[in-house]
Amino acid sequence: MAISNSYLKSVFEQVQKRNANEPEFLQAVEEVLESLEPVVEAHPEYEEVGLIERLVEPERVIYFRVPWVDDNGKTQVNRGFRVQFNSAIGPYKGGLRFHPSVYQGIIKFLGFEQIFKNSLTGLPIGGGKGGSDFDPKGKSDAEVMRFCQSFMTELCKHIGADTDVPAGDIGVGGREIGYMFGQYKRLRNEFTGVLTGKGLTYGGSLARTEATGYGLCYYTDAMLKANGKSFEGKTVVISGSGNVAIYATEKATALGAKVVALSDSNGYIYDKNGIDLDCVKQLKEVERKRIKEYAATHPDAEYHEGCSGIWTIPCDIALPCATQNEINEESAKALVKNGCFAVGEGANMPSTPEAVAVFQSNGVLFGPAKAANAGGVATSALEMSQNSMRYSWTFEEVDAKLKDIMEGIFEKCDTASKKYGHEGNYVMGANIAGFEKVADSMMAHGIV
Ligand code: NDP
Ligand code: 2IT
Repeated sequence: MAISNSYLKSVFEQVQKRNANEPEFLQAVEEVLESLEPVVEAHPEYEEVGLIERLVEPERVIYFRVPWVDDNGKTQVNRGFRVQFNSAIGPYKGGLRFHPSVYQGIIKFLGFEQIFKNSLTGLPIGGGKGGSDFDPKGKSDAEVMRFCQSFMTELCKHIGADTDVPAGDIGVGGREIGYMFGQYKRLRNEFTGVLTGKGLTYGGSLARTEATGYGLCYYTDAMLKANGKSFEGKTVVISGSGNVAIYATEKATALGAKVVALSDSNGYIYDKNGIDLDCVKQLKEVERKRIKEYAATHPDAEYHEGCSGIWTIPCDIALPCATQNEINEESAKALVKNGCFAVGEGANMPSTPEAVAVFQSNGVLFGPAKAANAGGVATSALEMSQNSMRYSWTFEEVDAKLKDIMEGIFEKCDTASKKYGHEGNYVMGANIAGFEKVADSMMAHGIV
């Protein structure tokens, strides 16, 4: 699919010119603009006020130096970013990613996606994202703490409970959020809900840890059920072995599926008996070891080097939960050939545009990231509500709200896909449904 509407085409050409060195950002923008053609054609007033030109330009990009001292006394310098993309429907909200591949283009693609994802949750949160090229792997707790303190020393000037509320993403979990919260509180002398994904003893929400993975399965389950299918008795392949992958495995298993594979950036494990999740949690959440170690204690499990081979394992349902562009055209074809009939994206933009085309042209049910993985940020917004109320809901209360939100998101995607004549195209459905609320708000605010 290519953009054919002349207004959208001219906006995208300008985006390409201005952001030529940010391929991931261009990929994310192109997919959304393609989907918006029927909406923009129905609303000529958007062009009159330059709405799409404004939508693709971040409200603010903050780029800063993060100096810190390692355990050998050597000074290290990383780059810090926060992209405050769109605040039309609420304070900026979105995670922080610490990974060596982070640069402005990655944070902008994630921040742009976050606008529509956050809108789909139905909660009052705008779109933002941040991070650093810092690599937490192999660092001591003390080094991670010093890095987080330095990062927050600058970031604290730009965020706040009613301004911008960061959370976790790749490389940022409970440990990092704790260090950043401690430093924010110390610098600002404020105990507020300025970060989400906090520990349960200092304002965190029950079920936030589980939320993205559980939410992915609630969304996928709703998509399966609407098409006369379910998780029961199905074989599932999940990539990654971090926060999202672990809790997707837990929920898919609870819904009656057998998860047979997980991975990390070095390789993947295949356990035909079904993944022993207690072992994975111990290895990944407690010991911070590689997924390879799983095979040492599970003689029936195979370990293979490399990431993409995981998509050659025969499965009914695939849930990519590692990183962007991890499923290319070839991997998508292998999945289809082996009988995979549904894909739910836990990671952000894990399928390349060519892979998405393969799924859609072969009738694979396809749940796009900004809808399917919205459970994490939705539960972050529930954490913000609880912080404002100075109150905590039970695990069951939060989980029930999460399930409701995810089923509601599937409904919105389904309805929007039908309204614009593309029934079953949940990519278009998610982009359009997410866009509508943001566009209405931007229209109401005037040219800002
Ligand atoms: P974690 O850091 O907990 O885990 C990331 C997992 O993905 C690890 O197994 C990691 O392997 C693997 N991975 C990361 N980068 C690569 C890479 N370049 N190639 C291959 N594997 C890689 O992060 P999360 O589980 O939180 O995030 C996973 C995905 O889900 C990301 O796309 C994130 O944006 C998305 N997401 C996360 C949400 C959340 O609430 N945490 C919410 C919505 C989406 P290794 O350890 O070897 O690096
Ligand atoms: O991509 C995402 O939605 C996240 N990393 C979660 C963001 C959040 O604010 O909880």
